[in-house]
Amino acid sequence: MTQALIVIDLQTDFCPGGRLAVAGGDEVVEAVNAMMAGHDAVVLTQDWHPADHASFAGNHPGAAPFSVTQMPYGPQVLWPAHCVIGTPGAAFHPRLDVDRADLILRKGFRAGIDSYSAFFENDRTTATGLAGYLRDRGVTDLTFVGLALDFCVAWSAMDAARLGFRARVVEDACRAIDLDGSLDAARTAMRAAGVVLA
Ligand code: VGL
Ligand code: ZN
Repeated sequence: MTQALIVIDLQTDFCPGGRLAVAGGDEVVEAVNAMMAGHDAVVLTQDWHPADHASFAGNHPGAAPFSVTQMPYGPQVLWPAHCVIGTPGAAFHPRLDVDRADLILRKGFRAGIDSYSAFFENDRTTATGLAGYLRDRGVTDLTFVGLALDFCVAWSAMDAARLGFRARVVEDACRAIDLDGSLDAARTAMRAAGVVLA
């Protein structure tokens, strides 16, 4: 059994004061750092969008942030612009122990498609390459922490379970956006997908 800690999007823009702040997002940093020592591998994901990204409400004239639009691949929440490539908001939280990471995986870098999951973009077919990386290293067990529990953490953990990894989410080391009941829905969906909520 080889265990990896997958730290999802623990970036400045998702923490208080950021452009898509998740309440209490910065509170999990120390817990996440402490968990790194107990894992064979540590992967950090980084939401990484070009300024013209299709998930930004500002790129859809007249659209309100947090409204839902139809994309070629299905419904898509329109977010305030966040984690724009090269901006301070896209950087990891300054207290996150980045040095301990074996791999930093960037996602959401194609203008026309969002990527909540660390494994597949939102068309559900374009792979990020993370599954191959983990399998090549012999990793079998994945623990997910970070932001946001009801979007990128949940989508990543469910994909992991579908791909045959043992997938666990440590909720204390996550914070949620909770948009229109999205947290309850994500918990139900994760359990149904075989994700262990710890
Ligand atoms: C996320 C919305 C947009 C996340 C990323 O990390 O959960 N949510 N981009
Ligand atoms: Zn994003």
